[in-house]
Amino acid sequence: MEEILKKVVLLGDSAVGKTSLMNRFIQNAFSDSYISTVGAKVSKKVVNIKLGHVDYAISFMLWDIIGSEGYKSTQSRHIAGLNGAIVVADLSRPETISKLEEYWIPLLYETTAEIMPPILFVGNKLDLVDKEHSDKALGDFAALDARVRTESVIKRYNILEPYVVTSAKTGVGVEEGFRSLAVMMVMDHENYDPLTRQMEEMVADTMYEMDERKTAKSVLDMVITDFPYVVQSSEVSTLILQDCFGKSAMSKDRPTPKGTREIIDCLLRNARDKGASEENIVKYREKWLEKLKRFG
Ligand SMILES: Nc1nc2c(ncn2[C@@H]2O[C@H](COP(=O)(O)OP(=O)(O)OP(=O)(O)O)[C@@H](O)[C@H]2O)c(=O)[nH]1
Ligand SMILES: [Mg+2]
Repeated sequence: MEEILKKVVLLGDSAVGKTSLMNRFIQNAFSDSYISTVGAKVSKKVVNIKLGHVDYAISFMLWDIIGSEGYKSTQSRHIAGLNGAIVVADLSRPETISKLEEYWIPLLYETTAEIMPPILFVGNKLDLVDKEHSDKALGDFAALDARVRTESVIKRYNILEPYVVTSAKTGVGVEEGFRSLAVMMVMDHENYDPLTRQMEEMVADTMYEMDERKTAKSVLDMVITDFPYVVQSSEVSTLILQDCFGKSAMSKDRPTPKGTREIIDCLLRNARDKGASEENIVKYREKWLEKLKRFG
């Protein structure tokens, strides 16, 4: 039995069902309520597959990340070092398929410096559409895949159809989708170079530095990216981010300077309660408020 640890990132627009797919896969559960993800949550599940005569135990480290467009440096940080990607669209909103090509796949390309990992294309919310719509989406995925990926990558996985339709609500297609990504990642395993990871971290850093922080949104992006360093734990950071954004009246897609300042206060108050060092709190408060000053 060979055990392999793989980092997999879920990408796609807000509300397409990334968190729901993860909850279905990991806990076999579903909820109708919508709590938009802030920051990132990492969960783990082991999938056993047999390829040829070898049994593999694939440990999925699943990264569920923020789906709002414009949080590029946060997203890029979370993408760095990935071994596989799940790009998700909502079958009931065809524009979310175009967004994969306009935003998510280019972001993936940028972060991985064009060394593409295996990608699983998922059309979710199958329970809301008829067969005609889901068939069309599968065709769209194949066409998109052909446009964005190089010949050699497509050939490498040509025994598989990396396009699936799922419903996180009923569970249809979810397990199968994750299993086919597991197979692709095993096939990709020998090609994976440990230097790739380091290089991707560097690209993510550079993107972060080059970003000129011109809008309130980019300040919020910086806050979300920095916050795990304030509390020194991504678990705690996710909980606090979720809590503060949940209580805030501000939409994170349209942040205002005032709302951002309130979020910063809320985050740091909670960080202090969780034992973050005073030195860290002061350092980051100064950094964030300094960037925010320009917006009045
Ligand atoms: N009918 C139906 N609803 C779904 C399905 N998957 C998710 N939903 C609902 O769609 C909404 C958004 O789902 P989430 O999983 O939170 O979406 P997300 O992609 O994580 O969104 P962000 O975190 O904002 O990026 C929730 O109300 C879910 O209950 C599905 O397969 N069918
Ligand atoms: Mg989510």
